[in-house]
Amino acid sequence: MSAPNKSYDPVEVEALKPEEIERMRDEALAAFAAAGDLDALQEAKVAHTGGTSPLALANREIGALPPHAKADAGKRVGQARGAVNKALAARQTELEAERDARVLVEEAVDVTLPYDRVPAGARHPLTTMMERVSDVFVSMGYEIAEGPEVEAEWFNFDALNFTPDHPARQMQDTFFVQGAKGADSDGESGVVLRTHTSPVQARALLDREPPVYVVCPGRVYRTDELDATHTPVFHQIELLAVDEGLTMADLKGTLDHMVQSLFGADMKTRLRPNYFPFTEPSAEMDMLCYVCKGESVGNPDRSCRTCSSEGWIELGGCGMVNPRVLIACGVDPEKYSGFAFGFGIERMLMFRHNVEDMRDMVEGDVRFTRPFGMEI
Ligand code: FA5
Repeated sequence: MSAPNKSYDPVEVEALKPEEIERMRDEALAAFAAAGDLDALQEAKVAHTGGTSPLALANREIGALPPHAKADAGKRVGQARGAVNKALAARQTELEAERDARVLVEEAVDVTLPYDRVPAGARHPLTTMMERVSDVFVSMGYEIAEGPEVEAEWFNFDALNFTPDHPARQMQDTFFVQGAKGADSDGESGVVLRTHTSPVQARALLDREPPVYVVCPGRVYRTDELDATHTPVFHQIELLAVDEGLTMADLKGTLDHMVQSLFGADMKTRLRPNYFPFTEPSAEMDMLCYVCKGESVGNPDRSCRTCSSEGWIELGGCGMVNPRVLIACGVDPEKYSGFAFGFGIERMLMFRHNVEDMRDMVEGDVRFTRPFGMEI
């Protein structure tokens, strides 16, 4: 700081001379303009507006001036500092805008670029469909039962009342793994790839004491050609209930409950007479078309692709367990009766999700599976 100003003249103080103040201001403005980025501007700010900057030091000199000269010098320094602060703020705004624009370009993500992360898988819709159907029965107190896919011919056919000359036992219908009992056999049971989930009925009855309530999902095999509506390896789900006093009414009520749980409260089923060796009486079960609810029948203005305007969709087979099956599995048919039904999961997936070709389900292409989502 200068010595006391004996002459009382502000221009006598070197730092407060107008040309000095102007030089300090211009140097500050030039330094701000030259700062190429925010770091450089920060340095210039400290140098030209900080506590030891020339203008700050000049400001301190004002205190040494006589009262009448203070206002003049104060105004000069104040104006210079005002101009410096304004220029600093303007340059700050300018450099921040430049930085933001640069960051937007440098950190932009091209979402169209190929990515190398391992894509998350999706469960096959056949699996989720099978679990969804099983859950309907598990929530009613049924137990899940499983059996082997390589099955004794006895369980697959004999225990289920298939006669030795039943056509299903022919090589052209069934994959035989070992021997074929059939009509000409020497009495030994062969080994087959199970052709349906019904052998699990026999296994469940042999394993448990009645009452028996089981649901049996699983993979089955037939010598069918792979085409739009058939596959040699497919999935079925089977239901078996054996208890005292069960009737066809219980079967019908259970079927209705199943389709209502899966397709909506206004759904129902119908039964048409059919034949299966292991149920008597037997029926083919249809469910109301869940899309048109039967309104397409005889109504050309309201045709329905899902049911081909028939109003009903064929689901599978069912019936009252044949007493011969109960006897073969050690259950007293005088005391117990039962009902069973079974249907194909692929077929249900086809009409529920408008899948037109069953081959899409077996080819393992994730483009088919992915749209069904990540349902667990
Ligand atoms: C049976 O397999 C009986 N076990 C069902 C049953 C269980 C009846 C309990 C009575 C009591 P069926 O042969 O009709 O029935 O086959 C049942 C379903 O399997 C068919 O409705 C069809 O949806 C499905 N299915 C049959 N063959 C194929 C195939 N090659 N590919 C895909 N699905 C098939």
